[in-house]
Amino acid sequence: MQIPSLPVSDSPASVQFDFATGLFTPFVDVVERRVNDLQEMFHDQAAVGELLAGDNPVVYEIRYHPFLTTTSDMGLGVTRIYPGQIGIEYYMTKGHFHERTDQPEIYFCVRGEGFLLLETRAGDFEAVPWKAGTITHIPPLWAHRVVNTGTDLLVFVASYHLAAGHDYAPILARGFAQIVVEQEGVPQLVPNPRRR
Ligand code: PAN
Ligand code: ZN
Repeated sequence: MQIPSLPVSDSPASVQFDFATGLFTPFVDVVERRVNDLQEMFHDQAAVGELLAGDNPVVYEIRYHPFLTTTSDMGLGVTRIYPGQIGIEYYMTKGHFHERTDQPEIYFCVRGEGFLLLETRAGDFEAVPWKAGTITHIPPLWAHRVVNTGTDLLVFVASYHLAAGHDYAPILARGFAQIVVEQEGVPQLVPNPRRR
């Protein structure tokens, strides 16, 4: 998202969110992430190959609205993660650190169920069980990823400074300490095999 090209207004501004669909209007940008955008994140590469040979489904999509004033840069993002699995691993966001080390974020789960995974570069790890109504403050320095373990959409609202920046590389390289998989019909957190 190119901040300089977006409109700047010092007046209050609102969008309208629809709880039934997880959509809001107006939005300025939408980004879709399909299996081919996410393929190296998932543990079961044979299952990734099968999905890519098929219809390369959408895993999640994000709608953005930036609120830029002459002195501030607040971003609103609403992410809708579809229900699904690649092998036994549930659909999830890529996950990232913020580039700036002083930038937190608020995540508000408005629909669905799953986990918010959080990890620092020093290796502290937390998995927060998530359901509609859970609001989590993500402190600076904690990478964040959301996993949809339900049979319905998982929708969450994010609020952050656009200037925070996104650093995806460490997560793409190593993932989080644990992955979320279906075992005996229920979601389980297990150690990430890539960390062995
Ligand atoms: C969110 C995320 C969004 C998609 O707006 O960017 O949920 O997740 P990935 O960026 O990890 O693909 C946010 O955390 N912004 O900072
Ligand atoms: Zn973030």
